Amino acid sequence: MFIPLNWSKWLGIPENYSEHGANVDQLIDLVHWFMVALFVGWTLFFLYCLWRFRASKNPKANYHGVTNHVSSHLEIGVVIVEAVLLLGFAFPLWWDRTDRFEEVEASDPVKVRVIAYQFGFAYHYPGNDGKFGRIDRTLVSGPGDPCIDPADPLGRDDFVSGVLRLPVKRNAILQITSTDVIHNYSIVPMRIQQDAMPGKDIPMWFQPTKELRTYVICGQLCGRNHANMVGEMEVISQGEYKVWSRKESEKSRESKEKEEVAEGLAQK
Ligand SMILES: [Cu+2]
Repeated sequence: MFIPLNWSKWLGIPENYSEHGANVDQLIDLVHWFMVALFVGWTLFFLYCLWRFRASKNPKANYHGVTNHVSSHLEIGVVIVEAVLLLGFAFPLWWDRTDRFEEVEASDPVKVRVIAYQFGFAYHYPGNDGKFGRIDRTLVSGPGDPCIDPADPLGRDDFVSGVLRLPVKRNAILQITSTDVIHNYSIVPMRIQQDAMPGKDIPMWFQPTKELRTYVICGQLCGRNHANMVGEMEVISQGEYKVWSRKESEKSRESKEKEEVAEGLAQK
């Protein structure tokens, strides 16, 4: 077989690692089959026209053109196939992503805030209490600052990581934001992306199905270093994740306490 059945496997798209990704790949496959049909069909039509209206048999130009409705019928056929793709595949996939959000929120998901900046990503984890500290964007001190209000006790065990670590086979809700311009947080192996808008936390969710180490990239032209805006991501076992996040959370709380003691001493 010379024509690949699964285009998505032949287009250089990395292997899928998310629960919903197979549906995205199916849509990519269908669209490519449709494009193949259009390409072959219109090419044959074009060749037919070259032959049918060749100069040797048609020395005089015909100013009336085609009088039957074959091409209109073909166009209607194309519209019908496109409507089926949109209504039968694309919309249901989108509804599944949006309608299940409440269910996903109730499934004990991992929550992480993603702060995009020129030119990188920072990750804000809620820590051991599972709750993010209050966010006050007026406190922003530099690119990628999660803007956690130090006065909020819920933020004391929050921690910030330079790498996105997620446990395997558990839903993840990422809240995407930016501290400067509009970026786009894009994880190709998870078949998902979301624009990062300054001033907003926009959720996106997925479930990694296998452990992996990969890259995340910025999918929105955002400045002169956009092409180098790459981050690291690791999907690890649930046990490893628990140990890592607990340790990071404790470390963060201890360092905040130490800072406060030092500040207190300095004031005296
Ligand atoms: Cu960017």
